[in-house]
Amino acid sequence: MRTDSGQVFRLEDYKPSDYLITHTDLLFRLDPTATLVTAKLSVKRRDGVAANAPVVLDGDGLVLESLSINGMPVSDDRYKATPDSLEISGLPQEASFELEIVTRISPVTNKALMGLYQSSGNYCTQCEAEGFRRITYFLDRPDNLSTFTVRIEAKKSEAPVLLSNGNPVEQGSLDSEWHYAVWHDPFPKPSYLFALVAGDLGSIHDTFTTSSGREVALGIYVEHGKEPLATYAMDALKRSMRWDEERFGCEYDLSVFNIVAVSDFNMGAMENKGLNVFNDKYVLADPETATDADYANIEAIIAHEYFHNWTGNRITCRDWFQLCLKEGLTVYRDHEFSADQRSRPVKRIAEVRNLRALQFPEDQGPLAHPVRPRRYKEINNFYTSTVYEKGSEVVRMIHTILGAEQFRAGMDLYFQRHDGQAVTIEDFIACFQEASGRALTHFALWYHQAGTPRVNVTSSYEADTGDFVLNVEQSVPPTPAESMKKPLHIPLAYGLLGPNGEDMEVGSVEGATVADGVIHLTEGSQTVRFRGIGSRPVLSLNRGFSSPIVLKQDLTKEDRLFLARHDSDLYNRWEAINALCVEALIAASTSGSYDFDPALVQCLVEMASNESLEPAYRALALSLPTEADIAREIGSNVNPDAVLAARSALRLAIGSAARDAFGRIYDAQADRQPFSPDAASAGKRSLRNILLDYLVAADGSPELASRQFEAADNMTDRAAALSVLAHQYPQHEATQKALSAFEERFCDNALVMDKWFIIQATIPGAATLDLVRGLTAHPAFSLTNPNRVRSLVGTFASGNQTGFHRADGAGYRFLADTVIALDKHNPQVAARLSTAFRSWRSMEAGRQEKARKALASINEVPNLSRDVKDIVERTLG
Ligand code: 0A1
Ligand code: ZN
Repeated sequence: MRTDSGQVFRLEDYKPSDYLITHTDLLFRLDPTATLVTAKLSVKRRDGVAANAPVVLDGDGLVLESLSINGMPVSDDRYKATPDSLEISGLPQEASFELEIVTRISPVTNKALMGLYQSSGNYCTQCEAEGFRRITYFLDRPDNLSTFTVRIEAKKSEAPVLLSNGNPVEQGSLDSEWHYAVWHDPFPKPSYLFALVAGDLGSIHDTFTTSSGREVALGIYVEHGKEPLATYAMDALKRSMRWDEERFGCEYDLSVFNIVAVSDFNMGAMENKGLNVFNDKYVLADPETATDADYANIEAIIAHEYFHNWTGNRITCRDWFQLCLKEGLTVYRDHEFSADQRSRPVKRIAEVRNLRALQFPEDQGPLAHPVRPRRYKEINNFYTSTVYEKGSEVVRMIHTILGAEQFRAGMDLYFQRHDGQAVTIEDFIACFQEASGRALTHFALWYHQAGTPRVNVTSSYEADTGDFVLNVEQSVPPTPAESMKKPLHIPLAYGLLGPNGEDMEVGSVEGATVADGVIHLTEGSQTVRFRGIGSRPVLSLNRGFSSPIVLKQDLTKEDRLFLARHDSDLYNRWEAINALCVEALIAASTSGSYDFDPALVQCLVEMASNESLEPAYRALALSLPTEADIAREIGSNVNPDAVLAARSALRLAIGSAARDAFGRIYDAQADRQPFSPDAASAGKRSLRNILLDYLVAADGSPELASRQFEAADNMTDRAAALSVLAHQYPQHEATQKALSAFEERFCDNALVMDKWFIIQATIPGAATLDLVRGLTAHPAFSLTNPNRVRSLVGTFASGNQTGFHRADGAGYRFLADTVIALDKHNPQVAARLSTAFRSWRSMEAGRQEKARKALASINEVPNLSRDVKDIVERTLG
């Protein structure tokens, strides 16, 4: 395990390596405890580098078995091998030579799940970001692009399936017991995209014909017996391949594309060239075991990894500081794909809710960093919501600023100019500047400056001139190591609603560049004057959430209700109702008085009943801000118990006022058709299930939820009913009965048991901690499986405000103890878990002190991993 050495990596220290590995020939002789890896590396000295410069290769926990150059063993005095590096000097005078390195590794004991490991007896690899160096010594950095030939030898009984990157070349038998396969990847790639999978797996197959008529063999490999569960993923893959051709002109380039689902995986999935490896939860689905959210995630993540083939693999990152180059862009692409496949406004609202729930707290807390960071101690800790989600928002803003056509021209130039290269954010931006002829120099600050911008807008209507005037101020609060902030280029899509609710014509505008429905803010303070508007308009600003900012406006309640009823921008209609709910909930949780405005309740009921809105959208309008949302808006001195009480009171007020109307809609949405995961059917279920939450609250009885639980013919409705039961009636006999029935039915299905853990871990209240502790001893739980840890402990810490932030600090101590235990074998997941502490300073004083103590207790543990140490130190500040 890598412990903290105090070393900091800095962007400005980037230096190309003296040598390049241009071709990599790997031989794996697979064995659970002693896999032999023979790497033959074609090494090339860069022009201008002295012939006596040593080669320095990266390692991580390696033991060198043998070393030779051009077929000759290297004498001891010419190299130095440690677990972390291999330095060789006295190299041949010629600029090119071949290095052969043999290492021996133990996949079965690799519980960090980085490098080569075993999951359910199958061999698989994870090399991003720096896992390849756990397999062999290498230039394990993204700017070393190498072609790969991989030969895998394994026991036929242990691993009938042998897969690697690229195209299959050869396979055959070695003797009665052993066989082999050879793969060749002609596209030069960095080592982080290397993959090997070997095991006894079932599979499904299909084909895809690319736009230029080439046939690609598609395969999805899963545990035996689970093949039927991969058909939705296969369908999503084919739709992704077609969409990328049509939308971005990106055609697939190998003759095979394989996906493997594994049950032990640190993240969601990995885009290894031609061989994507997935967390099984993002591949396997059927109506009986997967929810609509699972189907949507599968579709999005299959697309995301596939889209990396061009944005990430064909064009990759020069160094890890450029991570957003591939991640922000690819998230943007998968968001667009899902918006096209489903409902654009619904997708956008979901994205913004997610951004606010995960990225905003990061950007506003001790772990804030720019979309392109300038320094890191442990790169694994930078697979963050800022790099991914804010990175995607930045690309989206480029689209908003340039418009669809020029944006596409910029992407085309990027693909054409940088194919086969490892590049930087500057290279990326230059393509859009050149293709559009527009300067993005100021805009680029979004990549370099951390923190969520605040934009304050006050408006006035001057009746005598008919001018509508906005005073706009922007600022970015200080973030760690960055106190002075500059104004950004903020594109604000907008509309002015006239008295009939329709968008008014806008004539001349002064004080800012305003074009195509977008106001371009560029200064700290600006006055924007709309000339000669016939009557006082209602301003709809930041339509579609065009910029990822915190917007404060002087809209009245009436204005917001008007927007919620009339805005032609569906995103902002939702935003209006959401803002009203947030306002009401903050007032209620700080005052303790729960007399909610009947006009708000009335508007929600109207939205729920409005047949011209699609059901999924109506469901989102009815989804009250979460407790964490409310806490974030309150910002400081938060008391989660008061927040929970206020939210429950509003739910009850709405449910009681609308009991009959909601009951009718609930009944009307019942689907008599067989289950289909399509967006329209899923939307109906989501509306019905949010109504169930209100109805059960209004009824003061769990009966309706029990009935739905028993009648459900799919996991979406069953899990929703169980969740309502457990969260509203945790102690009720009906809940205990349902939890037991669910457990009995699905105890052999780990992914479904995750849902059972999640539902219980998120039961509000202090008592849940004991329940969660007890569940860590459940036979379905395991500290070595990341999905189990995330669903029980991770969800408790990040999704249970009143449980985790228990006033006595026991929730914090539980998390600290789990992080310490987990860090011993899986630092990456332990570090991620510990980020749940990140908002500790926004709690009231008593809780703050207890959280600080828990963090300090982690920090004191000797030999912490670099991963956990880095997060804990930064969080403590
Ligand atoms: N590139 C992947 C994310 C990823 C990163 C690190 C990993 O290591 C365990 C795994 C996956 C993606 O964006 O999907
Ligand atoms: Zn990605």
